[in-house]
Amino acid sequence: MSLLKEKLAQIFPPLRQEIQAFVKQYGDKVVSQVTLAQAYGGMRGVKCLVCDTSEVPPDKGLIIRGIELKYLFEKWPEEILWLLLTGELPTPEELKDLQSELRAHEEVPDYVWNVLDTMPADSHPMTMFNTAILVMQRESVFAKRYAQGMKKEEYWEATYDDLISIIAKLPAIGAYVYRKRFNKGPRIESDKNADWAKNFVHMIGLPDPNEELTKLMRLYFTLHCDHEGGNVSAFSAATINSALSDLYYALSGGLNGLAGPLHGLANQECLAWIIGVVEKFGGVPTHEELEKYAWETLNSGRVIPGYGHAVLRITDPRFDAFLAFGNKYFPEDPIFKTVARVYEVVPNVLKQVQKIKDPWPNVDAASGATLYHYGMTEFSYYTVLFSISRALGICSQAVVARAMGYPITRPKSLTTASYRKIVESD
Ligand code: HAX
Repeated sequence: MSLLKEKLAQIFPPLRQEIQAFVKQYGDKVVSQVTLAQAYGGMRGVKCLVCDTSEVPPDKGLIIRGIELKYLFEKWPEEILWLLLTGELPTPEELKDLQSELRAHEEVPDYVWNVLDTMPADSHPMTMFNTAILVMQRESVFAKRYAQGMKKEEYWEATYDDLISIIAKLPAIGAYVYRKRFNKGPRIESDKNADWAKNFVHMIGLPDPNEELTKLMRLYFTLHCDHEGGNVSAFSAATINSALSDLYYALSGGLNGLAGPLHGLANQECLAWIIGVVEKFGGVPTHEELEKYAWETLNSGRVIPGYGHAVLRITDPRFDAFLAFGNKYFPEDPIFKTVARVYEVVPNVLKQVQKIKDPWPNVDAASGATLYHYGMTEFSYYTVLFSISRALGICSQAVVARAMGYPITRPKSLTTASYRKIVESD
């Protein structure tokens, strides 16, 4: 058994008992109330979900297992996976063991390449990526063992096996989607000696002479890994998982939500907006030009992509991390300079629009500019990178949910007529 699985086998049973006792003792306590506006407003702010891998306080941003993201910028994605699952960072020996476990499962079945090869040439990269995950569902250990009558206490182990198998394969699948979709040449075989992110960079085949792109991808995969349980992709995946659908179903379903322009697709839209600005003004625009352009965007009824958030009320620490990376490695890049200048102008514009609750940049406002600098200029691919990373959190949440024995998700809906009766009878 791997060190990570061994550790989880020690952690989970007492934690499950602790949570059961907690709910038994305080089960009747009211933790949230729901207004009519919240029922019609995407359940914003309703506290009714549990996610122990991470949380997002509006004034701090992402905290993974009690550690603020700003203290994790230097960590590698494999370390973050360990942290998400166990609540601790791995020792060097534990990290090595997890990396070997992933390497042992990285071989992608041939039929996945065949399916990707037969998809229409203009398929969206997210459709290709999610199709590849879904088509591998026949590999699910959970589905097989469930059919054989596995005990409920073992559900998490089988889900863990699916997690390792999926996470191990995502860099190769993501890299092939890039090469196939954008005609970059044949598939590149994995580098057995590289870490998870470095291997991805190797397999996409972009030049990386100083390993800066590798550094960027380690950062990118760390920053996007998780964002508590209520965002569209995490919530959708958790709901699917709660039906005891296996992780292949749950992850691909959740990532279909990430493909929406108000969620993960915003990073493709954001860079398109920035490049539109640079093209329109023939270079890095002045503050005045940017302010005018921002108002034009708003007045034409469009959003300024990369700005605003459903939960955050500060500059997203993930944006800070990308800004720091760009300032360190390519401060003079015109696209990057424009991103930095937008940050100086747009919050003040958005603050003047009363309905906008968060005028600050989110993760998507800067990530695309960093990728673009290293030659990854195909915007529509960016959400695949987000997905490779977010799979770490979604899959970890699923394993924890199985280990805690959480039931099927089933909130209650009412018709407008029923809500009318409730509110008008008061
Ligand atoms: N530009 C223009 N209008 C904006 C805006 C922006 N950047 N941010 C919010 N608004 C508008 C909303 O569209 C909404 O308008 P309507 O009432 O007319 O529909 C109003 O302000 C109130 O919105 P809110 O309460 O402040 O924000 P929401 O929780 O409803 O939405 C969003 C949060 C992230 C979807 C929103 O800020 C947005 O559309 N931003 C631009 C797209 C974007 O960057 N998305 C990525 C978010 C991060 C993420 O999930 N990545 O995966």
